[in-house]
Amino acid sequence: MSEGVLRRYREFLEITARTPMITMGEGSTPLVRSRYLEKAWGVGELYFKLEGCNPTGSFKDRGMVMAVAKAMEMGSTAIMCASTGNTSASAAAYGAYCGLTTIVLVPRGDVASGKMAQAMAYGPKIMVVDSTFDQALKMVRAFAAKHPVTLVNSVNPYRLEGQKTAAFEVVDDLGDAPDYLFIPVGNAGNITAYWKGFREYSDVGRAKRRPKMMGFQAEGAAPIVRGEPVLEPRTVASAIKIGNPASWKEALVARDESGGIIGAVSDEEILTAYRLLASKEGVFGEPASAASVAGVMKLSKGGVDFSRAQVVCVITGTGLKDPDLASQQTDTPLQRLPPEMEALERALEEVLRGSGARSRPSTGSG
Ligand code: AN7
Repeated sequence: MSEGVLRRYREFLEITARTPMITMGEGSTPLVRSRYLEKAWGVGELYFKLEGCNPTGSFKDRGMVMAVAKAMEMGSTAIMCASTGNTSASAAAYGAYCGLTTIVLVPRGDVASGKMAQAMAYGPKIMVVDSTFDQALKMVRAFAAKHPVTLVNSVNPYRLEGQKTAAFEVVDDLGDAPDYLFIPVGNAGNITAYWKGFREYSDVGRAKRRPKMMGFQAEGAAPIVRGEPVLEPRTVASAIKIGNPASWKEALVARDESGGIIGAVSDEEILTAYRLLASKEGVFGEPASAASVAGVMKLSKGGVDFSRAQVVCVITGTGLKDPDLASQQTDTPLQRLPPEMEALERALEEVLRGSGARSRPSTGSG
C-alpha cells in the first residue's frame, strides 16, 4: 500500500491516535531535471516538481487528505468548498473515498472541462454559481460557519499543513532547499504552505538553508502585485483566476521573509511556457502551472542571473485538466492515412530524414 503524506511526514503533522491514516497515494511526486529549458535560459540547475502526479492530478490532494482525516477525526460527515476546479475534484475524490457528503461551489464558465467532468464523476453535490470564485468562497465560508459542514478550502489550516509536505519532499530529494522556488499564486495557500514547510525543515536542521519564494500571478488576476483586489479577474489560466486571495498576508510574509518576489506574467507568457514545457521537456502541466515556468523565463530573459542557481518550478496540476485549451494551443497536425504500409512509408519519408535516423537492413523477424 502507498505510504501517503500522513504516514511519510507524521512527525511534522498534527496526527493523533484517533486520526484516520487514510491515503489515496498522494505525495512522493517526481522531481524531474530539465534537459532543455535549463540550458536555453542559462539556469544552473532547473527542476520540475510534478504535482500533477497526485491521485486527482493536482497538489490539492496533499492538503485534502489532511483536512479530510482531521474532519473525520472530529466526527464531521460533510465537507464543503468553493473552487476553480482542482480543489473540488480533490474534495469530491476524498469525500467519495471516505463516504462523506461533499458539496462544491464552482464559478460558472470558469472551470476547465477536465476538472468539471472529474468532479462530477466522483458524485458530489455540485452547485454552479453565477459569480467569481471569490464570491463563491465568501458564500461557503459563511455557510460553513453556520451549518455542520467542514470547510476544506485552504482557509482550513489542515489544508496548508498537508501541502507543506511538498517542500519537505523537495529538500529530501535535493539534499537541501534550492536557491529559488517558483510557484503559481491564486488563492495563495500553496506558497504559504511551501514556505511553512521550508521553515520547519530548516528549524529542525533537515535543511541548511531556505529558498527565495518566487510567486507568480497572471497579469489579469494579480491582486497581490497591484496591491488591491481585482473585481473581475481575467486570465486563460482559470485555476488562478482569483481576485482576492484568502492567504494574501501570508504570501507577503513568505515573499519578504525569504527575500523573494511576487510577480505577474501575461497570458501570452503563460501559454509560451505551457507549450515549451510540453514540447521541449515532455511535461504537460496545466496553464496555471506554467505560470511558474513563465516566471523563470521572464526573469532570465530580463537579465536575472540564474547560472549558478538551483531552481525548482512547481508544476501544480496536469495538462489533462484543460483539454480544450490543450487542443487550441497545439499546432501538431493530425495526418489522415490510408491503412497501407506503402502510404505509411511515403508519409514518413521526410520525418525520418529530418530526424537523422539511418535506414537499417531488415532483420527479417520484424
Ligand atoms: C493547478 O482549486 O484555487 O495559490 O479552487 O489549481 O494555493 O490557490 C486552485 C489553485 C495553482 C493556485 N495551480 O494555488 C481551486 C484553486 C493550480 C491550481 C493554483 C491552483 P493557490
